[in-house]
Amino acid sequence: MENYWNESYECMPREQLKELQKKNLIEVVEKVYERVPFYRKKFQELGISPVDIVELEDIQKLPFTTKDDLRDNYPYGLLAEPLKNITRVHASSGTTGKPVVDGYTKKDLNMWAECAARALVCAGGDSNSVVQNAYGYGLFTGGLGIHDGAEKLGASIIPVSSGNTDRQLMMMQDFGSTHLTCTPSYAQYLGESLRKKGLTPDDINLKYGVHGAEAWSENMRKDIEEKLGIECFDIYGLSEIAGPGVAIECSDHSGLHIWEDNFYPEIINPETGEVLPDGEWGELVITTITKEGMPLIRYRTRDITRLISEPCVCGRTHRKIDRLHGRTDDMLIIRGVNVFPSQIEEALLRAGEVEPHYLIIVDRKGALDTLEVRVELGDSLKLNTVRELEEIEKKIKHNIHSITGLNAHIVLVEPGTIPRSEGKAVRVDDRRKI
Ligand code: DLL
Repeated sequence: MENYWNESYECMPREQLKELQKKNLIEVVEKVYERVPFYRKKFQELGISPVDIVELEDIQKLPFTTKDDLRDNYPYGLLAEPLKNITRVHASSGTTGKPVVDGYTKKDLNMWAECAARALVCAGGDSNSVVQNAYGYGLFTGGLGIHDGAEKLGASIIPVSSGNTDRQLMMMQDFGSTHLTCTPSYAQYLGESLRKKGLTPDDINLKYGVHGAEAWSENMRKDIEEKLGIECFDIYGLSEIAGPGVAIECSDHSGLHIWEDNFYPEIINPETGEVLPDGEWGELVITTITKEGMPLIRYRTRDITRLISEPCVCGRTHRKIDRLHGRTDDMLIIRGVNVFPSQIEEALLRAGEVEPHYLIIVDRKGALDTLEVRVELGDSLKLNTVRELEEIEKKIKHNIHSITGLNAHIVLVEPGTIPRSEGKAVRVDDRRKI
């Protein structure tokens, strides 16, 4: 028997859901046209105004919003409410330049907490849950996003934030945490550290993990589930739209339900901007149809996924996005070949004998790109001969070649030598000065 947080919304018949989306879309378009000069100008350039938006499909007439638009309007240029109505500001650091800023009204925070509460219930949560929240608190949306959701749910929340691994493990043992919420790479590290302390999953009370904020593979899921003795759920969100809880897996683990009453998803061809039918892979575009503080129209997330519209066994009617394949901007172009870190990870894990801890180093010698992959050997592996090591290297090289078509230099390193992260893992070191 499936549990819901808000059954009438989560299981709303699709026709009714579409009517609600239409009403919300029309309202938000009117609002940004009235209040945000950036959008008014963009609409005018396209020769459209709110009267052109009558049906849901009319969304395709609207302009896209990009991360650069957010940076150009830093920090408050896209707010649709005066600052006095903004209750909280979040920001993501990004790798270059100024951060991307988002402002939430009280109602926005409530909507986001509702989405996060729905998400936690999808992940086995209820008022008896003890949520050890090891996402970072602060400008990053992970900590406070899960926190508000757990509070709304009525769970007991441990706001431990990220880091201090020994303390995390102690709390897990002493506080009876049922849920661990953190990035998948940190969950993996916690699992490893638990083992190193000579403890097993039987020494803790954890049952569920809620992991997101970075791409992770099925192999990583299996690894975390085994090391911590839990069932893991993939959770998605992004600072520009709302933090964790925009989408989440249900117990069927067949994609992440995106809460369509608040976030209207589309998939586009990232090159042409053309909208693709459900089921096709492309870039996820989201329109926030209920946000007040900083509503975004057709925001290009750069995340690559597809929409799954087949009915889900859990009874929720909101479509699912598939597990994220990576980002259009994580994509490395090595010797003209498009490569995602997730493909390298798959090649490594398929080879066995190695741990999912790796670093991809891309460099350029003369005019030629070089690809080196450093990967840790499995802890349990006792290798005696150079020959055995060479065999593993060969296997990995072969897998990378068959998945990407590239020749890589493989460097096997001792267990535990690739730096661990308490937040998002760093998988790529691109040293090319292009
Ligand atoms: O990472 C929000 C979040 C916090 C999500 C905690 C889930 C859990 P940003 O720092 O703005 O926000 O990064 C957003 O992270 O566009 C994706 O590329 C990536 N990402 C987020 N969740 C997933 C996921 C938070 N489940 C960016 N799988 C997004 C893969 C993810 N990538």
